[in-house]
Amino acid sequence: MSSRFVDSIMETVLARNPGEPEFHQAVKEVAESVAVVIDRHPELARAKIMERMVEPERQILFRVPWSDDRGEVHVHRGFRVEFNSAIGPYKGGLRFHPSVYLGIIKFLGFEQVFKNALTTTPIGGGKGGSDFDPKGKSDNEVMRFCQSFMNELFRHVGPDTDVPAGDIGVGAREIGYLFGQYKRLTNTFTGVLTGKGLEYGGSLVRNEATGYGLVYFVSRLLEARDKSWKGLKVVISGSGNVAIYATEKAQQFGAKVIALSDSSGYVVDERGIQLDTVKRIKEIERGRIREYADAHPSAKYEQGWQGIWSIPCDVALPCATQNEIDEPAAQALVRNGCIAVGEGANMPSTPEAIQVFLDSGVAFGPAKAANAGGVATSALEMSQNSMRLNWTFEEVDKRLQLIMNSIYDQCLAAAEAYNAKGNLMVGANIAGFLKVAKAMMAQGLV
Ligand code: NDP
Ligand code: 2IT
Repeated sequence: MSSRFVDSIMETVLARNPGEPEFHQAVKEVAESVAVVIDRHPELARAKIMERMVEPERQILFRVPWSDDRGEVHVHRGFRVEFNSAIGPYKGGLRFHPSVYLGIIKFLGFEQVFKNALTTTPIGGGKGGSDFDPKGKSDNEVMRFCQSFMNELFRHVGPDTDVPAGDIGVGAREIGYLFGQYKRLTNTFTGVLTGKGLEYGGSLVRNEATGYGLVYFVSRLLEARDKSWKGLKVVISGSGNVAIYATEKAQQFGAKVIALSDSSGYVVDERGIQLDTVKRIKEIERGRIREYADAHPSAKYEQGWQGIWSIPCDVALPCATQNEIDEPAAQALVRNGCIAVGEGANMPSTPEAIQVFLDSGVAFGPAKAANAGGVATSALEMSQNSMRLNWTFEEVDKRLQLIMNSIYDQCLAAAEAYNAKGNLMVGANIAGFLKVAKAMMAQGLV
């Protein structure tokens, strides 16, 4: 039954979504994990729950024209895939990156459904974005693009309908421009986006939340092996929002973060990364990680991002992008003594890489669970917006820690209940799936 279930799901998904390998990869992993649940619950099979889950409720594609500072016109494509609203309004980030096409947004939207279910907060799943590249653009160009993007998106989103946020290439600056345009078009001041500035409805800790949450989650992985962060050598890929705040929290816990990267290359600083320098280069100057080595003679820069996984470390936190750890990279990590991997990015390990980690007993924190702290804190931002109140940093951080602990416990329990003890990837998929499936069953055939 199990393999027939996976084959039948994949046959439909491949036929209906040709040329979208990332989406196929994301669906296959979940289908393989939940086949055992379907076996045990024939009512879910009869209701075609998984068949419904792999089909987004709504997909919006639109033209985004804008003109650059020289007056030249450019045309980009905008996406919003509203995947599943069984447990709350669609929720998920916007990605602005030249690699964005429908398959990327669908894989991210699909993963978001299960991740959001794990957070214990009432949010459905969606994702959006554009093939626009904010890199090298002026603030005015980014503003005009965001305004044009929102000129279409505003019809489809709303604080009780669909609440976007940031992802790759979308941070506080972009959220500000998008929010301003939404407010102007609708004449409403609502929590339609999260990751807002603190002056206009943002939540404390949201900026830090994905990276902090990742480190809280990995703390549990380490504790289960009688280890703590103290003195551990950590390699983190990326140098954006998630990577920076994972570095900050790991350092606060006594770890030594020795490497960071961007899509051009990586820096290694065996004395420990000086985070102030990274924040200046990345958050203020929007520069390249190579510049870190100019500021610190103790560091060396290597071209190309893949080599980062050949650096010996105790803990690896991939925080850049999908499929950044392949099988050889995973083997190198294991060979060099890595004991734990926590996925800050979405789907950063290929299926073959995950298998290497599971087979070799590396403690593995899967993305849907380990990076859920960002969207969970977005849900806390939505709560505060609804109440028109702001919690303190300590209050939000405490809630984030409780949520990450709960996610870990849910994954552990679900894995154990379905004969996959200790496999948190399977546990995350099953726990997320069951919550959404139960809500869908209760709501009838919709
Ligand atoms: P940012 O745009 O802030 O940073 C992305 C970082 O990853 C940059 O250093 C970027 O380098 C690097 N990167 C992007 N694409 C590639 C690539 N193809 N190869 C190598 N490096 C690359 O994004 P975030 O930090 O927000 O997002 C990072 C990851 O975390 C993504 O997978 C995202 O989906 C995931 N995530 C983000 C959350 C959030 O709250 N922001 C929540 C949960 C998950 P460069 O500057 O050269 O492009
Ligand atoms: O992948 C993710 O969870 C995010 N980019 C955050 C989404 C959100 O709505 O905060």
